[in-house]
Amino acid sequence: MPSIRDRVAFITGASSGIGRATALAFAAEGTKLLLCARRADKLEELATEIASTHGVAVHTFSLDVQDRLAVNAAIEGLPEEWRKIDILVNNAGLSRGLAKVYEDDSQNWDEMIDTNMKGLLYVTRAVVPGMVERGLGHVINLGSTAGHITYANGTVYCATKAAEKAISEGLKLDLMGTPVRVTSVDPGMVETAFSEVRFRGDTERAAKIYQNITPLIPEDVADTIVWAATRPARVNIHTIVMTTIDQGNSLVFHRRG
Ligand code: 8X3
Repeated sequence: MPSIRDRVAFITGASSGIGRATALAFAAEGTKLLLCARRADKLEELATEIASTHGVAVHTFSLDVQDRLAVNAAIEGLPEEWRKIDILVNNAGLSRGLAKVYEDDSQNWDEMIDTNMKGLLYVTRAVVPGMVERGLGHVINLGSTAGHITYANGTVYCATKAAEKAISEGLKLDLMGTPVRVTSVDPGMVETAFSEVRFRGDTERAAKIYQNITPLIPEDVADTIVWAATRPARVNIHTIVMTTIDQGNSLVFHRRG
């Protein structure tokens, strides 16, 4: 397995869930970590944990990927030793609300589109030219089963993930002739704060989503991301769709009991 020791992985939305688990999984491979999220305090805690358990270098900064100017300034302003990003994990993303599209609050749409689509594009635009210039790089985008099959009341969230699929495919085509790789990792249900965020802290409603189902855990997805990143340089893993054994696609679940 090709080593990613001392490579630099940049993970957005790294303070919790899949982003956090991915940071820890890369740290176990000896990969240096550039981590951002909106919440700086959580990132600091994670950086301290990683430094003490794995001893790899970690640099953190607070960033809202929705803010294009802030994204550009953050990437341009990176300390010299952190400028060479080898692996970009576009993980920052969220869902807001579960409602009929003709009744939904348009603020929910703005937040999802600005983060999941535009934020991913802004970060990609800021980081990928350096990868092309250096002749080394791998972009790993977080998609979803929701980008493959649309479910009721989730139209705009599903649309952002369908867009992620199109962006990943298009980016791969645009990078043809360069050694930069593009992978989309598309999980179904994962036990994270995803549903709590979707329902704005309504933990009871969020818990019902995972009732009588064993969801994936963030470490399952992190493991897959690291797997994709450690294939030989000639191998480009395009898309990985992964679900718990209890999920058939974004519409079909097997609830026990
Ligand atoms: C998360 C999967 O099905 O909860 O992207 O929307 S789902």
